[in-house]
Amino acid sequence: DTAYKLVLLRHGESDWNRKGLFTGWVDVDLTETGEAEAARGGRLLTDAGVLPDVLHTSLQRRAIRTAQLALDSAERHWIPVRRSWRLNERHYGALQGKDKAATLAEFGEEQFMLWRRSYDTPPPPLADNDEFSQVNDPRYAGLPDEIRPRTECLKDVVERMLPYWYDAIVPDLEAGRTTLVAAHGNSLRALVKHLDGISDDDIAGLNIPTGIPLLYELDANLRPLTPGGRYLDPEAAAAAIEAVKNQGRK
Ligand code: DG2
Repeated sequence: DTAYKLVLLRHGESDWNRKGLFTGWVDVDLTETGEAEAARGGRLLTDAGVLPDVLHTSLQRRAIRTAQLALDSAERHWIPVRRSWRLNERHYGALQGKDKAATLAEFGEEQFMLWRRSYDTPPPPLADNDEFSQVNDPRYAGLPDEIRPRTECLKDVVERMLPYWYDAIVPDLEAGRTTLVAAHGNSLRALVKHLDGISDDDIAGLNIPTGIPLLYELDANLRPLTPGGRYLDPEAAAAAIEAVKNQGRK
């Protein structure tokens, strides 16, 4: 019974994670802390003997650079890579560029958590002329306008992510390749929801820490051998998950 090996990696701390701003599709870079987290993620892969054969990333710099730094430190910088907008972070709509703490103070706990963690309530759409809009970004020029998001809830992310999962990632797993997916807090929540069959309500309580590889071993039906997978540094993951949960609340 050979198990497929899938590694999920949220990017290291970004500039806007540090500043406490909603990011979504805005293409911010890593902080120095984020770079160090990424390199450490690669060392955790080496120590666990989990060496990726292929990489899938979003089209966003923080995930692309995290993967490169992690793979560099694991001596796997040379593996093939595919990238897709379908692994991008959830588009945060009109919240993109807004301060999380200020949004919580202005709209209150219930609305704040509805926007951050409800399965099917998207924030208001982002106007095309907003400074944080991506409508004119050349990397999305090939996307038909009607599927280019102006806001997304997690349900929207599940729906646009799953075709890439089945068409691009699953074939790599079925070919026996250890597969690294470098993406984002909410695009990885969407994938974990699918893998573990988490309900629409329960997914609200799941948070993904930055920079710590999460290993899933999957059976032939792509079901996790261990529900929830296994963080390669479980103690650091537990602390970092609390920090994500409490964002905007310092
Ligand atoms: C964060 C997630 O995305 O924020 O868009 O602000 O993973 O790309 O840093 P990431 C953002 P929360 O949904 O956890 O507030």
